[in-house]
Amino acid sequence: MTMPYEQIAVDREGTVAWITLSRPDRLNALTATMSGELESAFRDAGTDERVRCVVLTGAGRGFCAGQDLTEFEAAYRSGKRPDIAEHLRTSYHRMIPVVVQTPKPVIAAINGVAAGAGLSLALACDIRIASDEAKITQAFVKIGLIPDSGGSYLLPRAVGYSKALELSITGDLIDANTALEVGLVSRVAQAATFRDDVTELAYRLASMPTLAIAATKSLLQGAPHLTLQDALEKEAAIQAEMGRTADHLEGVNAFVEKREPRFEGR
Ligand code: LHQ
Repeated sequence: MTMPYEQIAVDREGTVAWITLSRPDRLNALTATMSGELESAFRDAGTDERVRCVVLTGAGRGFCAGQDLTEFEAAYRSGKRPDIAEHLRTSYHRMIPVVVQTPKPVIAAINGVAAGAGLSLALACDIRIASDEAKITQAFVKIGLIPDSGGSYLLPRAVGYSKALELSITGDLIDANTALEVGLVSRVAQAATFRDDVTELAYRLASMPTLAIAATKSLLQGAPHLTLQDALEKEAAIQAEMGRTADHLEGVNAFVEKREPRFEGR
């Protein structure tokens, strides 16, 4: 099933929703329209009970080249400056948290270059798998800017402060294997089998206990702000909820009966 959008495509294939950035001639650079569409598509995927895994990828040879710099061309040419803070608040600040908080596993399938806010978008996803043809850059510094769209927050959490700072202040364009070495992506797949490899991972995650995955995301995201005692209490409260799910019962029964579990996300 395909949902109608202007700058992204959303296709649900069984339990997996594919969200594809669709401005290939601009390497899927982000516009205000695209940001709004992403926010809406991720909200829908989050609430659609049929969807148990979301894949974000790019059409053509790029994943996402970050902010479409031509969107502000008129303002720059006229000697004025765009209101960047206002732009950030009305687009990325709405969209990025929705991606992070999606109550389903979200895979960034980095098929090609990811730059600037395009990298932030990939970092907002749970698992990053890169094609061996992908390249990644914190492009912001090359145009005199700082990492925005969550980049200052998400990148150090993925790779640690020192590497995050290095990537951010050099703007170096790194290849997929370097991204794997520094922990920016968790897997690299050959371009020829990339789609198949991503599909396999997506269906595997979609067949897991979806409620436990949602709760695990929420716990891990919240844990750094808690004391150990509060984290333990939160685990106990949420584990009690998980203990009441059908998937918990199925998991235990399958173990005892020595068979594969059939989780339904309930
Ligand atoms: C593009 C873009 C692009 C438009 C390639 N925009 N057309 C927030 C708020 C406010 C202001 C600013 O920013 C932000 C957040 C940010 O994201 S800042 C960072 C913005 N992104 C960049 O600075 C990256 C700019 N792009 C590049 O450095 C290169 O294009 C990369 C390294 C991504 C890819 O290089 P190549 O593979 O050599 O491709 P290319 O440069 O030839 O690009 C292909 C086409 O895509 C080209 O158009 P053309 O008409 O010549 O074929 C580019 O102009 C266009 N394009 N990025 N961000």
